[in-house]
Amino acid sequence: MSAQVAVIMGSKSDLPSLKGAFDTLRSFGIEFEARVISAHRTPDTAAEYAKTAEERGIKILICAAGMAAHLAGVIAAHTTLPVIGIPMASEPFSGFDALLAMVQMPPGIPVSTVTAGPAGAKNAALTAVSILALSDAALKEKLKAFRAEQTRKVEEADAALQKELGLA
Ligand code: RP5
Repeated sequence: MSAQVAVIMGSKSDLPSLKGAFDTLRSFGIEFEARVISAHRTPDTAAEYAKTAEERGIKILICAAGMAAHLAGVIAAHTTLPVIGIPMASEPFSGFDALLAMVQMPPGIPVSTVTAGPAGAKNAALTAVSILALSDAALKEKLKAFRAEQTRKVEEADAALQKELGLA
């Protein structure tokens, strides 16, 4: 099967923050493309990539960028596919700059923005999985199993806490 998800990062320096996204996509068996494309440093490639994504079979684009993070917005401007943005944390504003750049899209061109850092990367991938699961019953079952396992782990931690504190 060809890639259904595209993960684009504004710089190779963003890669370490995206580990959770790749791990999550792989754990659900989702094929993905991954590219370094910059809205500012390679603007023509960014536009071309977004314009041709759908014809290659891509269904969702995940865009990670830091600082004046225009990548997700520029990609969204050139496609009607869903775009999920992950703000990258960098100095001196720790990702708040990128968060505002991504989340403050003008009405008409949305970027669904998750939080910065590992939680954001993981949730971007899980959002992509849940969108794909709308038309994939087997994937939906995997997603439900993931949630059930997550619930089980929290319940297990709670039981351990009760024991540790002598409350059970
Ligand atoms: C953004 O600028 C990138 O997404 C990265 O987070 C930030 C810094 O890029 P480098 O200078 O490390 O290439 O476009």
